[in-house]
Amino acid sequence: MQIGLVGLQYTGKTTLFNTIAGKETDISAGLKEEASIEVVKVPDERLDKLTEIFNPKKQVNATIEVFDFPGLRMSDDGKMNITNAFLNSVKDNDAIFYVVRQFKNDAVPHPKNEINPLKDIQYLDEEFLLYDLDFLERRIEKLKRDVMKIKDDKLKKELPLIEKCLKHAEEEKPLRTLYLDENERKLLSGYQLITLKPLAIAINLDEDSIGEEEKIINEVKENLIDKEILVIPFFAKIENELASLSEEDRMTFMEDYGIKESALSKILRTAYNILGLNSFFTVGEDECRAWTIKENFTAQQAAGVIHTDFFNKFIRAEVVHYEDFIKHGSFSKCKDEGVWRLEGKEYLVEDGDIMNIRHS
Ligand SMILES: Nc1nc2c(ncn2[C@@H]2O[C@H](COP(=O)(O)OP(=O)(O)OP(=O)(O)O)[C@@H](O)[C@H]2O)c(=O)[nH]1
Ligand SMILES: [Mg+2]
Repeated sequence: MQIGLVGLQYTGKTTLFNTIAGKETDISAGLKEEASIEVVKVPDERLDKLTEIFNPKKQVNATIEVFDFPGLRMSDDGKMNITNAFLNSVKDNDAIFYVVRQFKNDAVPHPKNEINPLKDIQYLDEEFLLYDLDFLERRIEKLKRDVMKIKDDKLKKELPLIEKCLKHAEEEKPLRTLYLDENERKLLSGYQLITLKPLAIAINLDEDSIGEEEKIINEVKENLIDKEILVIPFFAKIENELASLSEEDRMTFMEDYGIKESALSKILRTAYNILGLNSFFTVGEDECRAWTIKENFTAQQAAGVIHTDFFNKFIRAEVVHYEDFIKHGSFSKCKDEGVWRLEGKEYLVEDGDIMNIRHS
């Protein structure tokens, strides 16, 4: 899974990215033309606890790829430099975070000379919508030509769907606000429409806004078309200054500041949420490991994430939920209590299940 941090210039994307990666920001890094990538370990207290209990040779956290995109800035001709190369690589992300700026810092000017998170969000939506519009228009032309030539049911179904999307986009509404059923989503999934991607908004706040996060977020949300959108506050500068400290010291400082949850935890928790992801665990002497799956995965599909052989030769899954395991302390106690189960391949895996796959 891959998430992208995008936004206008100087909103704190790289500071956030480095904080997530556990690095202090290298101010001298300068302007970049390409995105940086970091494979980030997904923190999970449940997995830490399982490692404490099983004492395995290693702990393997789930990982997620985070892309830090160069900010959109004004070119010499006074236009925003939004290139096709940029749009094409934004399109490759599974989910997008708009990083917008609420902090004031005269040393780093905003490209539009106005600190207004809402306007940043609207600007990004507009640009990405133009990209989608262009795609949809070209797609319709091609479909109309092809439908005449080729008798194909799929093409026939696609045309009204693309027309519906185009109509919505022409009303200047991002495609994520258009109702689409399961089948329609499937048909569109190959096209990587940017405004259809799962989206969250991260607002970079000044340290004197600590304690007012809720109010600021609500003000922004009130003015968005899409009320369901997740908006998360973070404090790039403070948190980055703490990045090189030990976990314990960092938590103490954050508590002193009144910051309840780290940016890393907020971003990844939100990513799992908007991408519809769950975790399940495998445990043992060799390793305790967290695996990432889609919310509606069956036991057999989950087994396939571990190994394709486990999918093909799946017999049953031994399942205990993490909470039950912690409550009772051992697998044998869980069996006595009736919370250890043998599940078939259609079983829908729950977030936090501990599983052992039986296969032939
Ligand atoms: N005061 C203040 N300054 C910040 C904050 N976040 C970032 N900055 C400063 O703003 C400048 C730009 O930060 P970056 O993290 O490089 O921003 P960016 O969004 O990656 O910038 P581009 O990649 O050029 O778009 C740096 O000098 C940061 O120190 C913040 O929360 N408060
Ligand atoms: Mg940057």
